[in-house]
Amino acid sequence: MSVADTGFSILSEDFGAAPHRYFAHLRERAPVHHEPAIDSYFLSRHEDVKRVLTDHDAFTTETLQVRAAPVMRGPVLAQMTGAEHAVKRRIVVRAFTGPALADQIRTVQATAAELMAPLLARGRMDLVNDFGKPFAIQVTLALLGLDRRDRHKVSAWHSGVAEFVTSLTLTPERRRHCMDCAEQLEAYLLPVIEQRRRDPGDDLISKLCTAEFDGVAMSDRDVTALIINVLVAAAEPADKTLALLFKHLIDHPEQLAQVRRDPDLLAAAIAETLRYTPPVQLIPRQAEEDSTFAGTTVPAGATVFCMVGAANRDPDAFTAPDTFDIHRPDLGTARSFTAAAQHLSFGAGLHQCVGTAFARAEIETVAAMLLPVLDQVRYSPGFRYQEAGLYTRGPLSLALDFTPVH
Ligand code: 2IO
Repeated sequence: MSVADTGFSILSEDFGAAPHRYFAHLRERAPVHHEPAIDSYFLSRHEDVKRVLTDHDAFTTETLQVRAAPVMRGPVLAQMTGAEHAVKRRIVVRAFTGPALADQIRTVQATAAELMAPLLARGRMDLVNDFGKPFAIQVTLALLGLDRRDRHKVSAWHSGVAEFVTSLTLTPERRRHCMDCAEQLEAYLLPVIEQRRRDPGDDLISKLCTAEFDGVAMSDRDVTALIINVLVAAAEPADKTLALLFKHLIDHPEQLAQVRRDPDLLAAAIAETLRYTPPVQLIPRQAEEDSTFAGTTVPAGATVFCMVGAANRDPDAFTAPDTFDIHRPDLGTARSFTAAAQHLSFGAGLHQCVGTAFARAEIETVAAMLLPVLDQVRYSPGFRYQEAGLYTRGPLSLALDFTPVH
């Protein structure tokens, strides 16, 4: 069914205000929704999204050539295929698991402690703007080995790059702004890369600089693109996931009380937050051949958007999908952070998120630090909850009151 038939558009204000209200309609009535203004197809059923993400011959990541490469200043991991992809993915995965992950958890703890300290005595904080955003950027800078004093400019450039990657429509003026941010970020990174090639440390940039692929080291362009790739992928969803976790727990006080009593339940609460409200709502692919879904054919060459949020609430995949329930038997907490996940918030297939274990550890660590100090946590008087974003989506702010800590 098209916009002409229903008047429905994913680009409308109504959809943007509360996408989940339209998920059932899309899955049942328009599982292959075409959006003429951007000539793209939107798939909302779990089965169809899973098929697109795992049939790598029929659906490729070629779309990233226009959607990501211009601001990444080169190819991102998700664009690569074959042996090159396998080798570079392994390099990045190794930097986010095992002993490297243990170091990163200490960085997460130190960053969270430093940012929390001045907020606790006030008994009030905006979990997105006072804490989550600076936290996400500072943790990412630390794991890349970038100077924390550069956080304000890197954060501004990151916003421009992320805007480019996650916009469905972009005016020429915004596009210019995003490209400016990307070019300045690249100019900032090049001397850092030169320095790490001469004098490597144990940060991710050094690892990328010294890694060899078939006996050949990566070029400055390759390293730059992977740094910007990690910057966006690590920073952009982190504050959103943290704020969504607290929102859902505050909205479900009995589940909040259970998590407080048993912090081992945090992993389930994070997994259910990711299922219920994925911070990355859309995953683009290019159809390489005509493909039929539920009787509708998507033509070869078309851009296809996988609607992760809608797929995660498909009743064919989860029972009572519109209920937030950290105890749901079909969640499979341990599986939720692996290739066997039933939710699709980390994608699926060859390009499934490389930061999955890091993401879990990061959010689990910071939430375990916040929960005990946010005693009597509640929304601040007059706070109005608002989310934004069609591609990445999260709360604009989360104003919280709690018992001041002295
Ligand atoms: C950065 C969109 C936040 C990725 C992207 C160009 C590639 C890829 C994703 C995620 C999350 C970001 N796509 N991470 O969806 O690396």
